[in-house]
Order: sequence, then structure tokens, then C-alpha cells
Amino acid sequence: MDYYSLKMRASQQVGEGEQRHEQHISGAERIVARENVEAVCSAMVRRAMTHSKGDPDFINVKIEKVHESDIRILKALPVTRVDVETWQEGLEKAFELIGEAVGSAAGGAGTDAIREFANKLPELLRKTFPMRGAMLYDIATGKRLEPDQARGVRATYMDALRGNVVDSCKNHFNEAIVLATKVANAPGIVAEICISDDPEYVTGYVASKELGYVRIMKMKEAGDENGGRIFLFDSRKASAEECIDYLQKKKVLVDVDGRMA
Ligand code: WAQ
Ligand code: MG
Repeated sequence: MDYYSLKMRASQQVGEGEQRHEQHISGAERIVARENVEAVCSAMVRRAMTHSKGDPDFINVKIEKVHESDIRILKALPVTRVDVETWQEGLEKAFELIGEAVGSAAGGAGTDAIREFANKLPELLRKTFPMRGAMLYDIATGKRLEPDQARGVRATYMDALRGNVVDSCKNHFNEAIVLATKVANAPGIVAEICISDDPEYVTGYVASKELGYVRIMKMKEAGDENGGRIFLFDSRKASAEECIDYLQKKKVLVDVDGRMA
């Protein structure tokens, strides 16, 4: 069977004079069967045209054929949830889980090294707030590996296997479980931490092959428009090029098997 990748991005011109620039409004991507290309395409255009962030001046839709033999099918990470009273508690829990994942990836590195890394996490996370993609952080050297640090690395070419065909309304969890599953299976990836940049969406997650997908129900204050992602990577396990190539180019369908909301 033939599949097609569809990608949409929409933007608007904002500001005056020299300040005038393009602002991102909406984006989406899917991998669907041939017979669904048209319907999914028009749903994407509708999503762009009705977005609360503004009326687009520019919409780009890219449709590419994907050979079935180039698609890797992955089983979705198992999902668990952690309920917390406050966002501060949630953030602390997330840092703790990431610290443990990094510690065990580093072959049970000394607790001091893990504590030192955990202390750096809040600052690293803040640095991701203005980025469109994720930070790729090497736990072996403490260095950032994104070729463009202002933009970050974006995971792309992924969708849910047997996903809802026309789904124009964004569901945070559904999109995140697909992305997190692709990322957790990337060469050298040890763990991921994510906070949405949607001001009203306070649930975030940490994920890895070992942890699975751990939803943390509050990770920021409601109304806060800051969010970001860090992909924690171990350069002793794979090369950065190999990892980035997989994240940006490899086509992945995630078998979500009843996990979708
Ligand atoms: N690749 C890499 N980084 C990305 C990508 C991508 N494809 N898409 C977004 N990011 C980065 C970017 O810096 C955003 O600012 C940040 O992640 C957050 O993205 O179980 O909605 O799309 O209910 O706002 C979590 C769901 C939802 C938790 C996360 O992220 C749950 C979400 P957003
Ligand atoms: Mg967002």
C-alpha cells in the first residue's frame, strides 16, 4: 500500500516597518493512505484557516509519497500518570525521573554526577522556551548538539497507525504519544522532558523506553506561555548525525492500540 506524508504550516505577517516578520500560526503533519490524502489535506487547511492565533497570510501544504517499505512501525510507549497538587511538585517529580533515567543510562554514574546534572535541568529547560524545536543535550559531555541552537531539532515524519483519518482539532496527548514514541526509539536517546507552550495546557511528560510515557498532570502555572522540549542523548551510544537523521527523516507510524484519547 502507498502512503503519503502531508505537512502543513501557516503563518502571518506581523509588526510594522523593519519589525515586520512572519509569525507561525499553526502546523500539522500526517502520514496517511492514498485514499485519505484529499480529506486530510482539506482538514489541515481548515485547521490553519480557523486557528485562534490569527488569520494566515501564508499556508504551505507539502504532500510526498512514502513507500511502505521505508516506514517503521513502533509500538506506543506504555502510559502512566502522576497526579500532583502543584506545578512545582510536578516539575520536581519530572526532574527526579529524568535524573534517574540519565543515571541508569550512564551505568549508574555516581550520585554526585547525577545530582549535578539534575541541578542544571531547570536552566536547560528555560533555554528551550524561545525554540521551535527541541534541545539535543549530550549527557556524556554536557554539550548541546543542535546544528541551529535558536531553532532546535524537530522530530518529523510520524503519525499514529490507524489514526483518526480526519482530525482537524489538535489533541495534545495524541500528538505527544506519537512524538515521544518516535523519539524514545532514536539512536542514543536516553529520555525526553516536555512542557507544552500552550498557556492553558499544564500537563507535561517525561518519557524513555524504560520509563514509558509518564504524564505529569501539572508542570507549569495556568496562563504561562512558556514550554519546551529536551531530548537527552548519550554520545557514547550513537552519533549525533545518526540521531538527528532518524528524528528528521525516518518515517514512523506508531501503533497506539487503544491508547489514544
Ligand atoms: N520536534 C521537536 N520539538 C518540538 C516539536 C517537534 N516536532 N514540536 C514542538 N516541539 C517543541 C517546541 O519547542 C515547543 O515549544 C515545545 O516542544 C512544546 O510543543 O500527556 O503540546 O506542541 O497530556 O506545545 C504534552 C501532552 C503536550 C501531555 C505537549 O507540546 C499529556 C505539547 P507543544
Ligand atoms: Mg504548543
